[in-house]
Amino acid sequence: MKIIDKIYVNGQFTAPHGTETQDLYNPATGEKIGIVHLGDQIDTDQAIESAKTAFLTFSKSTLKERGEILQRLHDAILANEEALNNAAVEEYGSPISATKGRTRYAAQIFLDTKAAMEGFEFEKQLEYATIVNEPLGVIAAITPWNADYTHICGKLAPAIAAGCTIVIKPSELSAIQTQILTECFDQAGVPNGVINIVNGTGPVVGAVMTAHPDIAAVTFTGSTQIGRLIGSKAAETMKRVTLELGGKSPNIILEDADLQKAIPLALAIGFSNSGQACHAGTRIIVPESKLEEIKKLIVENMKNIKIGDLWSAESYIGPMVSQKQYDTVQRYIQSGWDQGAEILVGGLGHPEGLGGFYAKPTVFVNVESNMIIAKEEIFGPVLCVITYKTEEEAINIANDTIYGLSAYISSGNAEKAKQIARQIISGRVLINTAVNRESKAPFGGFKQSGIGRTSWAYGIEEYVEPKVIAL
Ligand code: TXE
Repeated sequence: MKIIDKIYVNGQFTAPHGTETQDLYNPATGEKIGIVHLGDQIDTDQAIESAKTAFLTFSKSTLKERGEILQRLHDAILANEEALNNAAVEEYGSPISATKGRTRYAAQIFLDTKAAMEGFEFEKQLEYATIVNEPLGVIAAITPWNADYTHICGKLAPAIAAGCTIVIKPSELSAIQTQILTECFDQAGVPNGVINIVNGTGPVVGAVMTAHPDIAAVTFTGSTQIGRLIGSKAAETMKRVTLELGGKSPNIILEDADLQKAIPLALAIGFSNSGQACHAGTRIIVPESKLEEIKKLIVENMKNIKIGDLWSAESYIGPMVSQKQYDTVQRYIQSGWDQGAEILVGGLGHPEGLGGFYAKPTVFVNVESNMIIAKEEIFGPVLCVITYKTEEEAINIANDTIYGLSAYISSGNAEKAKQIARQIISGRVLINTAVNRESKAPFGGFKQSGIGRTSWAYGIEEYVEPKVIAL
């Protein structure tokens, strides 16, 4: 049983003032594996005060000093790689191969940000004035449970690069992973007060951070619903916000796509992170003329998507993070059925031989764009196949959503796919691939998928304020 009874304030692990606790579970079995002690308003205020004091000095640090810190943070994560991997498998239910990739990525964020910082224009000399990009102040970061430590690192690295200090409220469901990550930060020798971490609930710690006058910006990843709340609250004190919210990403399979490649790719994209990914391609938009062939290929290829043993390198899908998330997925599957969609694979309940919070990977066909399962972010392994007759219709279906985070296209003609990509309202469009290998690209959403961008120099820009000094 893991007891997480410390928060991290001003470079010290201290017992929180708050008296509430929350149980932690292993999603693969449903067993209780730990308890986290939650911080309260006093803890949050103290963390903000510590970050505010540290900002006075850290905002004047040199790029060389910040670069060294980013390097040490990278090194510390790699030094604790195994512990982080084990915790993510046990607490989050993420299969080991995905977990390993994510931990490496979390470490790499610091090196990428260091490189971006070294090329960043912190100062620009014009004819009559100097423009100085100054660090914004104390940043509040609020993160979700899905891949929590990559979200934390993605918010922390640009804050350090910009010369800001930070208070982080991780998800209540990721306390064990966050504890190890915090130890990494501590080992990296970051000046006291630059990084503060307060475990706690959204309505308590998150709400205090969002309203606090000493917070300059809130960077949040989570649901669109809470993003709206944070955005409106932050506006009261004119805080800047970066919101990375939900998605219902379309995946258009064009007539000329090689289906032998496009269908396994579509399943990999849709079931990425067990479906608990904001960028998962959950609406597969296919030519009506090829539906029967595509259905056959989906059924065949599902046999290669392994679910179960999280320690096996072959497993692709794990359980849902919590009983709540499992129940949500079940409700959506029921709703798809009730609204007349047809279950091609999967359905209600647990997969055979698996308990805990495992849900059946499910693919619906005969789906209409106005059905709930095609409109709302399910955040589980549930995919919808929607048919189109013309390319124009495919694009309209792809854009028929309140979201605009990610989109995918499979095609035999890259130029044509690029033209279609221009017409899709989305922060990114990936063609014939599940991953964007371009580390210098921004990440973020159009429409209700969010505000602002993370990654590379785009992330640093969110944390600086231009000042004009003119003669
Ligand atoms: O997210 P929440 P939950 C979506 C996904 C999922 C749904 C619910 O569809 O099913 O959201 O997940 C903190 N003030 N995504 O409940 O509630 C909270 O403590 C300040 C998409 O986990 O948005 C946690 O740290 N903070 C997604 C964080 O917000 C508050 C990732 C996210 O919680 C708060 C996760 C408040 N009033 C879920 N209330 C993505 N884009 O990847 C809660 N929080």
